[in-house]
Amino acid sequence: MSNVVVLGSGIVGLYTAWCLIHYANISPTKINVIAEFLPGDTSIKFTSPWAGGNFSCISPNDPDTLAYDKFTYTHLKDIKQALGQECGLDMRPSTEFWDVYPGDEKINSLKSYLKDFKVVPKSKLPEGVAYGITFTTWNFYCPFFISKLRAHLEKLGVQFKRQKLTHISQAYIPHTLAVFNCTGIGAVSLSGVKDTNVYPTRGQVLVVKAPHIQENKMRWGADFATYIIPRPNSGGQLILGGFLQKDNWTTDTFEEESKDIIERTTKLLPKILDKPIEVLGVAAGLRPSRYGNARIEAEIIEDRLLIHNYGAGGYGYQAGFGMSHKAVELFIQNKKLSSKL
Ligand SMILES: Cc1cc2nc3c(=O)[nH]c(=O)nc-3n(C[C@H](O)[C@H](O)[C@H](O)COP(=O)(O)OP(=O)(O)OC[C@H]3O[C@@H](n4cnc5c(N)ncnc54)[C@H](O)[C@@H]3O)c2cc1C
Ligand SMILES: *[C@@H]1O[C@H](CO)[C@@H](O)[C@H](O)[C@H]1NC(C)=O
Ligand SMILES: *[C@@H]1O[C@H](CO)[C@@H](O)[C@H](O)[C@H]1NC(C)=O
Ligand SMILES: CC(=O)N[C@H]1CO[C@H](CO)[C@@H](O)[C@@H]1O
Repeated sequence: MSNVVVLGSGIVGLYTAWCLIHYANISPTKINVIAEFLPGDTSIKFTSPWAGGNFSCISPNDPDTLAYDKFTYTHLKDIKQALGQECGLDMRPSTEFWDVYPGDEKINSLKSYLKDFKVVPKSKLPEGVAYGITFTTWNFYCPFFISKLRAHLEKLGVQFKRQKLTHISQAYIPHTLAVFNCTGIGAVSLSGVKDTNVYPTRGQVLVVKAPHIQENKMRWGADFATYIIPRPNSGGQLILGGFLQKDNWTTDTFEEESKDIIERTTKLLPKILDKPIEVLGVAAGLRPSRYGNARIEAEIIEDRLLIHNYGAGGYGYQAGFGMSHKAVELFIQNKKLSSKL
């Protein structure tokens, strides 16, 4: 009983493999990542390549998620150090505006750890905005970063295997100590136990070339989300978004949504227009949202240890490291039990 299986190779599965090595002392050669889609692939069933890639204030205000965010923000430097300077992860300035004050829990938590945290004076807020902050944030060039993280884990000895599972029981390869369920949105259709609390939140984004923009800016409205996110080490790519469309499985992209995105983002940050807009791509992605937020839980089913780590919604990059750390703590607590089975 020494293999550990991580089902899913999105950002959450990769963070989980990292945490198993660094916090549970599992030898990388005993870690098996099994996934239908791997870094480098693109599919609507694979959310991680589509993320904008900022650490922002969008995540919910419950104490668990606030702790996952904080863990991720304060520990990402370890991953950057292991992957090297040009890994698609870097720090950039950020401004966030809210039309409705996000609440003291959130602001007090952010204030306790965000670098260069400052409240924007009321006189400097755009019309309709109730509250704003500036800080230094983490930015990801998502598809590049997950490929780098995979390559690093592979070099250490982690095995990646492409396989689509139709039932979670197929994840239990011989001598398996535990399986981590990091299947994101994909597992809505995975039989075993179906979690009907999982639903997609669709988003459309534009990738444009704009090397002159090296800052983040976002505005959270009552019924819209507008954001501007530079991608580190990408040769000047900038993400413009976006949409948060609950329960919408549409994978097509729409011209009128792209127009709307350009209108809102250039209004929020007019200097985007200092150079003509060159659109490199338009994409739609499905955030793996979940009623009740992310599920980090250990379960013993038919004498087998299963640890859930999914439902990261719109914040898998920024909270996923903390989620995975918690999942690995549950593994450590339950492992003794499992090895006696
Ligand atoms: C437009 C958009 C913008 C976003 N912006 C940000 C952002 O700025 N910051 C941020 O933190 N987050 C952002 N997100 C959210 C982020 O992308 C997700 O939270 C994250 O990618 C979820 O990762 P995951 O590993 O849980 O799922 P996924 O990346 O979907 O990975 C799931 C994995 O499980 C595998 N899998 C599933 N089912 C099976 C099966 N049956 N058999 C085998 N393998 C299976 C898949 O193949 C895949 O490898 C954004 C999302 C979108 C759509
Ligand atoms: C694995 O995770 C998915 C959500 O991505 C969930 O729907 C499914 O029920 C989980 N599998 C099991 C066996 O619990
Ligand atoms: C999903 O989103 C698309 C694009 O915005 C829209 O055209 C479509 O009507 C939506 N579908 C549902 C079911 O809401
Ligand atoms: C580009 C983009 O999608 N913006 C994101 C900014 O950050 C939050 C979470 O960190 C995402 O959910 C937004 O979608």
